[in-house]
Amino acid sequence: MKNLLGLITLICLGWNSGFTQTRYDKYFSHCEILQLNDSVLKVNTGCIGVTIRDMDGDGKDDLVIGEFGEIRCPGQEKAKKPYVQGRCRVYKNYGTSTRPVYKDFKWLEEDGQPLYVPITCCVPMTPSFADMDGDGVPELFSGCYDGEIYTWKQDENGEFTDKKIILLADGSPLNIGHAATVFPGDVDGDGLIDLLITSLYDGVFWAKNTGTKEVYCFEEAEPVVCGAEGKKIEANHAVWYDWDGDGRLDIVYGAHFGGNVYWCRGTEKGYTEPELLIERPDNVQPGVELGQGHGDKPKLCIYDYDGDGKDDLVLATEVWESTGNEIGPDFFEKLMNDERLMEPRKMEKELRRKMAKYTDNLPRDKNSVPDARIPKKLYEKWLEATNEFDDRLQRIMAEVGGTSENVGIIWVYYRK
Ligand SMILES: [Ca+2]
Ligand SMILES: [Ca+2]
Ligand SMILES: [Ca+2]
Ligand SMILES: [Ca+2]
Repeated sequence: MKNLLGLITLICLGWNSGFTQTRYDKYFSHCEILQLNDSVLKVNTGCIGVTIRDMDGDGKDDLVIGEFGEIRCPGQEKAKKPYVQGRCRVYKNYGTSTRPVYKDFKWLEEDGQPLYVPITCCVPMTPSFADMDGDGVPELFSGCYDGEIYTWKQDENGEFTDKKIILLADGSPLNIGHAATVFPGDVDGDGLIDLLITSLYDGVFWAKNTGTKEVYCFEEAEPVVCGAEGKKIEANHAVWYDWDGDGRLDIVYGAHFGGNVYWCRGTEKGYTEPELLIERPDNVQPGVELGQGHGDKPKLCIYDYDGDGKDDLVLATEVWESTGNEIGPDFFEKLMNDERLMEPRKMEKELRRKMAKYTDNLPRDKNSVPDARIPKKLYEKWLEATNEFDDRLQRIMAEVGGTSENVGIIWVYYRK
């Protein structure tokens, strides 16, 4: 597998090349990495989602991070591919509104236990808030791996309760595909909260709320496309935000793969072609310091972090951090023979053989544009198998070599 070779090359290079830099100067003046007690804030369970909001009512906004998680869900003790609890952390702001300081975190809880969404592979809990039932208190929203959209209400004591999966009018779950994130907002200006939903494999969709201010009712979700040809938007996470200030919501999103961030202008006729907001070229390796690139699986929230009146881009990413160089002589052998890789490797090969029935032009890796002759579902299955292989490989590498750790890190890009 080419991906494996790529990863081994990265390890041998020490994860750091640095011929070029991340480009962001069209819209942003500078960036920083969020800190915890004067060192980089790292969430040690991998990829993360982020939003910022006053959670304790002291008038200062706190940092809310959804994580991938490591504690298994109930009933998953013996599972081969277990679902883990994608929990939600609140880092209280001990500083000021314009210069936040974080020291520690608390889990968001439901009935005295950390609340969570079920996660496996590729997506963390990604929290967001909106008042969808008109009682003046915003609900918490998150997608999950299987694609359901979860909500919780917050009671007068600040506790989260009443966990629900959002259903359509016919009683079936609103679900557009695996590895889903959600962003609530009133995109059509009728006063009802609609949902922007992103699936890593299926693209971006929106579900219109046709209910009342008190009781939501969602139509079947429709794909959100862009440009004159109506192209699918391939994203890790998408939000509605009026980027150009023309009064109409646009879409800002973190790329499907890699670390780029784009926006599509909302117009009367739909969304325009994406424009790059932040470009992390392929040869810029993700790292944990300024001067390196930010990480992968970009999730974002837009928020005026320094209080200068201009909304900034808060980017939650995942980085495989090198934590040592003690690769033993049998490292590669151990890695290649690890039985946890056998199943996804077999699956990937089998799907590759199936794709070969349609064309000789097979995807080189998961970043290549697929040949149009390959059926969409088949290609997506292959993509999923490839992701699963990479995911396991990376975790096993960390175990076998003791050389890297998957951490969630947050960058703030300050708008000019
Ligand atoms: Ca607060
Ligand atoms: Ca609406
Ligand atoms: Ca706009
Ligand atoms: Ca700002």
